[in-house]
Amino acid sequence: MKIIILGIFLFVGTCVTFPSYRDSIPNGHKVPNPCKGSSGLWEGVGHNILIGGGQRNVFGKDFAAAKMKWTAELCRKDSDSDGRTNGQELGDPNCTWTKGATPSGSATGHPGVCEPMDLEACKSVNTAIVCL
Ligand SMILES: [Ca+2]
Repeated sequence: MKIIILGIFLFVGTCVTFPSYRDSIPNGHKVPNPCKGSSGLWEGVGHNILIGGGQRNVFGKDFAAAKMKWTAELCRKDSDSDGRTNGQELGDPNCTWTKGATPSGSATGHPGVCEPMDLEACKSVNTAIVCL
């Protein structure tokens, strides 16, 4: 049953995610999955579920407010309140990245998920995050 549900999520996710948005942030295709016991990548960076679609997470809301662009303000913001800026989490600590360029570093965290997820202060931020 779990596999069938996952399959449905993957199918729906393929239909409703917007991969081009991932090109608009540094390391948008390489954001690590912060869920405990998970490895791999979080494809729907601006969403509460890994495959994207549905409600936006805190970073997705900030990205939308920035008109789906990587701005210095969005880069310097700590959308998920975990003490690291979006730029630090996505490998652009100096906020110099431009679309199409190679980021100065690797993505080391998720800008829309407060990490570590089991930290008490993060639990109230991550209430809508879905770990499969
Ligand atoms: Ca952060």
